[in-house]
Amino acid sequence: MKLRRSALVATVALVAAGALNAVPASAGHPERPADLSLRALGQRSDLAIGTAVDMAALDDTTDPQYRKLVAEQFSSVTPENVMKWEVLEPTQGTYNWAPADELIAFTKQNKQRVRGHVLVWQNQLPAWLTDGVNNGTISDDQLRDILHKHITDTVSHFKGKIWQWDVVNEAASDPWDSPSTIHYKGFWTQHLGGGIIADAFRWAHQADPKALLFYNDYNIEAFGDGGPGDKTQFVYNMVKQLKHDGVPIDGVGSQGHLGTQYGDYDALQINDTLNRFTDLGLDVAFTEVDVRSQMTAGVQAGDSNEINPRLQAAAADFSALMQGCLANRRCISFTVWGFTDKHSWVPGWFKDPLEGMATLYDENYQPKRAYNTLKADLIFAGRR
Ligand code: 9MR
Repeated sequence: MKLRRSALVATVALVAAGALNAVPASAGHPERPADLSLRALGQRSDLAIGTAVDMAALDDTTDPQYRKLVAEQFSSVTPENVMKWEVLEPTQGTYNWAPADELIAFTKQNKQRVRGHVLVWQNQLPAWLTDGVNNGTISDDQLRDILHKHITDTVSHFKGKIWQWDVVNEAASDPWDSPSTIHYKGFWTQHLGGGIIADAFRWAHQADPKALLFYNDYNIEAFGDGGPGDKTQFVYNMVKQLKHDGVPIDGVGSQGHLGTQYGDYDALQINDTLNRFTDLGLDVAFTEVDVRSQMTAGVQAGDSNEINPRLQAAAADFSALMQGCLANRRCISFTVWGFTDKHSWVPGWFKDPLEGMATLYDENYQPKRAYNTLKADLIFAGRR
């Protein structure tokens, strides 16, 4: 009796996974886990697997593979750029919701969740806003009202459609900044002070009380020495204080932009960091994972002696983040920042020396070792 019941449960689970992921059911053969998509495997552990989506690539009819893989492999998406302020409100008072709305419609069709990105960030702001502040036509009081309105309008427009919002992004400095003691950095806190962070969460919560509200940052995958130059400690102290003050913050997003040249972390360090955040009563998520490598002349010439160690090191880094996440029930999503080297921010950003190879699939949509390693991690974690 017991056996038959679990067989039924397994069949139902497979049918559901097959329906969502268009994996052909092979009659008479049990589906092999390795043939399932990332999203189907993540589902076994209640973990959403996400990707950032580049709208130009999604709309490119000459590149159907991009759209196909977004739908097939991922259960969550993050707009890479189209929910940023410069795109949403290029001229003051005139909103351009269309690209983001198009992505939301796509996710609805494909039964995916959405991470909203981003409400408060110092980059990709419209010129009318930064120019107005610089030339004194926008006062600090007006700036505060403008931010309040932006958050209210944006969160209200997408109300009910966003699972997690990145409310505040990258507000903490880095140890290489001056002064090296970690501090608030960037346009918003410079003009409006650190208190604007709590206000942003309150305003977002008012506009959509059901959305999960996140603080999101990079280089917070592991704690350092706990001293004044430890960025993870700074973010930890900040979110602890926000919780203590009753600010409606639900989670911390750890971006996870790693590089094979740094060595980086193991799964236990990663898990320990996540545990410390979740002990505060917060959820956690990896929000922008990629692992870049230096594109030496040898790599570019196709020398496998140089390429293979990079593919292996990248797989190990992806896996450390995934295993650390899987070992904490409150790690609710694992999002990669693009899934193919054909569309990745890395080579455009790191030019000297050139870096690349940062995603799960190569430029021809061939899955790399990192893709299989993530699947293996999910298979082991989801074993019943
Ligand atoms: O991937 C994004 C790229 O297309 C933009 O040009 C860039 C502008 O700053 O932002 C990139 O995304 C960033 C994200 O919004 C926040 N964390 C760092 C990401 C990579 O720079």
